[in-house]
Amino acid sequence: MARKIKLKGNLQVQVILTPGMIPLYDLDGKIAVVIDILRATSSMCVALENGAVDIMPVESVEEARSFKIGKFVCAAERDGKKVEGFDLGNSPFDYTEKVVKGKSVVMTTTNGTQAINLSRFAYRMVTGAFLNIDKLCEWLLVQDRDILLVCSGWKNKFNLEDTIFAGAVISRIKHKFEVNDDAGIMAENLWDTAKDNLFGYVMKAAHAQRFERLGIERDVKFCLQLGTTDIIPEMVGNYLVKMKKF
Ligand code: 3SL
Repeated sequence: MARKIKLKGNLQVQVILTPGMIPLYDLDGKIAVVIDILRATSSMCVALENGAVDIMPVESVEEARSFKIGKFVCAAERDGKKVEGFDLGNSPFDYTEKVVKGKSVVMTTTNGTQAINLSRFAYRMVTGAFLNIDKLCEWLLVQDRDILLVCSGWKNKFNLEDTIFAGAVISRIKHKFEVNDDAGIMAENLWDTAKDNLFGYVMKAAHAQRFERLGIERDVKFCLQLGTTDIIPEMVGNYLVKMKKF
């Protein structure tokens, strides 16, 4: 199929396959959607849904540790595991109402919080997950800015699950936003291949297999549910907060 040529003034959606590629893109004036399906951006939706006031994503375990004295709930994950001494890891099941309601959460994860910190200078930065895909796409469709879908990947390498999600978003917004990069085309093709058996397909992913080894396959199932929440986490200053109604 022939590709559409970009016409002056058309809005675009592009996919950044790994955080290491963010410097290749101009974030200025664009909307960045940071994606870490397994599991950071899924858990963020759950935390805000269950009443967390806000989430401060930080890069290092040391920085997260420095918030431990005070009123924060502190979460740290490295290599899929909760870091010793922290209140929470990165499982969506950790962020129960009992634990997070009315609290500020400080969070550091292997990839997701790094991608967020690298994307925060976009015009607006939100996070995306299958859990909030319906509301996220509804919101994207009323925006008049170019969109960057930023995959968190794994340690700066490509991953399947974030790219599949980027493709799912593209399939829903491409009637308004032009796709003219190969990463976007590939992402949509991946989504088309995976969508009828999302769990089966994502279980091929290296990270899902890591979870299988850690015995936390139920997290994968949970994170692959579509449209279970209307929450769109948005970066405001140093915090991710629930986006107000739009
Ligand atoms: O890297 C991340 O941000 C995490 O989501 C990885 S994990 O799902 O906690 O293993």
